[in-house]
Amino acid sequence: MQIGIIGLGQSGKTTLFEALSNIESSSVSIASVRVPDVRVAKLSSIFNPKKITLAQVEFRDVGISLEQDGSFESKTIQQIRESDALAVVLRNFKNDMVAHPYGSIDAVRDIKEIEDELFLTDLLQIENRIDRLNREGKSGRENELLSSMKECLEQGKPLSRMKLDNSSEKMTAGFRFLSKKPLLVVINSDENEEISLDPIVSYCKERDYKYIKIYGKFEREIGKLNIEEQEDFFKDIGVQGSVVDRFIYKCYSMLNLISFFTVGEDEVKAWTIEQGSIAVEAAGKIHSDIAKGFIRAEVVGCDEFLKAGSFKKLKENGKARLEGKNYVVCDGEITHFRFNV
Ligand SMILES: Nc1nc2c(ncn2[C@@H]2O[C@H](COP(=O)(O)OP(=O)(O)OP(=O)(O)O)[C@@H](O)[C@H]2O)c(=O)[nH]1
Ligand SMILES: [Mg+2]
Repeated sequence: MQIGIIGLGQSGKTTLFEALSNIESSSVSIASVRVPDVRVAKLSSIFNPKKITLAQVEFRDVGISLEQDGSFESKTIQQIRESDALAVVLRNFKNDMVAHPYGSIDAVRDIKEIEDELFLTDLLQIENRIDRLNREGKSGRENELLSSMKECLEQGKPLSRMKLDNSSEKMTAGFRFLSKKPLLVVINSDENEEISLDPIVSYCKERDYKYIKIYGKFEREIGKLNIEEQEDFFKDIGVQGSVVDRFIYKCYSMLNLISFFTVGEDEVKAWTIEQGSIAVEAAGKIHSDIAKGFIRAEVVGCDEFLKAGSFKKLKENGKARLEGKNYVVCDGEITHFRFNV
């Protein structure tokens, strides 16, 4: 899964990328970051496994290049299109040494600017396709669907707002529309000078965007300290946990992702699935053979397991469950799949 970091010039994209990845190198723009999870640490202390594997998320510092008219260059569009979700960094800090492309701090104006570019790109793509369908005399389902999407954009709404049924989703998935991607608003402030967040927060609520407040530059620096030292700073600036923890948590909730675990003496591993996934889909994440030959899933909640301390105890207490193919896996469950190939 890749999250593309976008935003206007000098908004703090690279600073955020560096804070998340702990990489400071101008030649790197994609980094894999391990998803912090205390439950994995607790499970590992019980199993003492040879290997501990956390889930990973990829971040990309999308280099935003503009055409003379201010629109995104095709290279930029391509990079945004490749991302599964977008994090839009908005500048909410003053810094006389760093020019803002519009000369003043106004996060609502900036997000609207970015939205316009995303919407316009989608609109052009849709119009081109509709033209083509019309030329070929095709006035069927696709044409209708694209026309309703066009209307949505013309009303100034992102395509993510449209509720599509499964077949419409399938029909349009190949376009990878930019305004259809889940979007997280990142409000980048300065720890020394607070600029009110009210306008941008109410805009996010109106738009139904998830948002997160960060102190990009400051948090990049404290990320280099050891964890005890970091915690003192979290209190000072009034944040709960590191920028990595908070950011990834928001991404998971924006993308409706949850984790399940597989455990043993060889490996304790966290897996990522979409909320609502059923047992056979979770099994398929591990290996297609396990999904194919699926018999049953042994399932137990992580907390329940930690309380009992062993599978043996759980079984004695009658707490280990056996679930079928269609069981909806919940966040934090430990699963063991029985299968037959
Ligand atoms: N005061 C202050 N400066 C910041 C903050 N975040 C970033 N900066 C500074 O703003 C400048 C731009 O930050 P970058 O992270 O390079 O911004 P960018 O969006 O990657 O910029 P481009 O890639 O050129 O579009 C740098 O000099 C940062 O040190 C902040 O929270 N407070
Ligand atoms: Mg940059």
